[in-house]
Amino acid sequence: MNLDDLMKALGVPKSAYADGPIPTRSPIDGRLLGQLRQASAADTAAAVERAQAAFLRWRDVPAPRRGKLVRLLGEELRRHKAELGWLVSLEVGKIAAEGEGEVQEMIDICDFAVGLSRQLHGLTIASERPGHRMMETWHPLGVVGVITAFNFPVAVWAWNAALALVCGNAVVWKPSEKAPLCALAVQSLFERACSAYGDAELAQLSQVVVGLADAGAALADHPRVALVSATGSTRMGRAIGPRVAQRFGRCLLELGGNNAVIVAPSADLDLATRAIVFAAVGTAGQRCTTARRLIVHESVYVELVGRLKRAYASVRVGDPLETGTLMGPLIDQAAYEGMQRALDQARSEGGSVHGGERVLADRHPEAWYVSPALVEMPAQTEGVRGETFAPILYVMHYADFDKALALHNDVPQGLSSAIFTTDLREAEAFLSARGSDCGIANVNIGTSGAEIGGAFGGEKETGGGRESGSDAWKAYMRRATNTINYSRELPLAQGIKFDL
Ligand code: UN1
Repeated sequence: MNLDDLMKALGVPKSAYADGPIPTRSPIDGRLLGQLRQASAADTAAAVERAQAAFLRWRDVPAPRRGKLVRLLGEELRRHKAELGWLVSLEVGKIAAEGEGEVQEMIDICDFAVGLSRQLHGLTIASERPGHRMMETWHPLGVVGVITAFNFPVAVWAWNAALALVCGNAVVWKPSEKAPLCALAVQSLFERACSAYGDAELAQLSQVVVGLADAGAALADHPRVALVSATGSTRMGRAIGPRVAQRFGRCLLELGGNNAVIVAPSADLDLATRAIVFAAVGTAGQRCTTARRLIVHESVYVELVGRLKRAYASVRVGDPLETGTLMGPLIDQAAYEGMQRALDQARSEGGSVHGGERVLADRHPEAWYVSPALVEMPAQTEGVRGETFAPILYVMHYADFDKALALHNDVPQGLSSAIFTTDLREAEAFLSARGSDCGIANVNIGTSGAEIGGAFGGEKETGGGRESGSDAWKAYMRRATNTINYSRELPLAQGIKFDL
């Protein structure tokens, strides 16, 4: 599919992506995709003001009717799933199935949010005072800033925006500078949904700010941005979090992961092998939830590592839009160099590296394809404790289950985790308070590929935020506690007497 035709089908005029000074390229082959303008801090502030004006109207619209707009957005996404999925692949190098899968996640969260639009309910609480009633009301926050990473260039916006919109907020989106076209396409589909809703003006509820870190910083600093939901590296979170905290704004951070899989003696190794390969190699190791560490019981170590080596050798690396490809390119040269540095460090720390070298350089000199790397480590070294956004799986072994758990938790990040076991005691211990310290803990499935119905996010350096399903919507609203006196008396709480 030709890019211009694709963008046309998605409703983005060429002038929006072809006339600016900053080139954007496809990681598939380095080809030029567009020339973008960059928003300044002042442009960002103007976008926030437009969003704020739209919010003032939107907060008065009953939530189930707000749900209708999100339903219409979901319909646009269903209609354009193939095109948008293709654009995701073109712009960030995901294989076609994963590009479309990402759009499916957007559709799923829209469905979820539509149902939610009739369920934004608070509690009624027993008052200690006679003739009184106490309750909670949930109100929208205002403008929600959304900062997203290249690896999920459309789905992460949707997790935030679908919830934020039904909750009555407006959204200002700063997409990754590596994936601006996806953002323009999503915005165009949102505009279509607003027209279908019968109020094209509502498109102001979503603002896209294509810019660099200073645009993100402007969102973090702007007093009107009630919540900043930021997905990306721990480094980015360290820059954004304190700025938002400084003005007592709210932050929802979804940062790095260093996700591990424990494979116990009783594990179903067929299942484990398939799950580990998808989790470690899928999206070329560039998911926050990618499996990066494998902690294997010594009794199954040789068998499992043998299976993984064979599976790794059969993973087809190449053009992500070709059928049969399982792993596309890394996002850019910097990602490749980061991967090589991590592998060098692993070697210097006593690791034995299988794979990880550059491939297809003759065919695509401007792109960065690698074979996935399996690295056998003597211990959980400094290198293993850091997150490298690349397909590197460090393998370690254990003899004692409690030591495996300790090793599992002994990293700064806390996003996703998994155990493969058929032993009920181990499975339950892994999920218990003394087990995995991550926001996501799975049994007999991998670390990645979470469903939207659960709350998504993690602990420690992962940032503590929760997005997507369950009651994550509460982060996008403010809670008011209301007490109503329907008596003719004025009893005070705690039985205090204060008679005039
Ligand atoms: C991310 O990598 O930022 O669980 C998100 C998964 C996806 C989301 C990953 N549903 O892999």
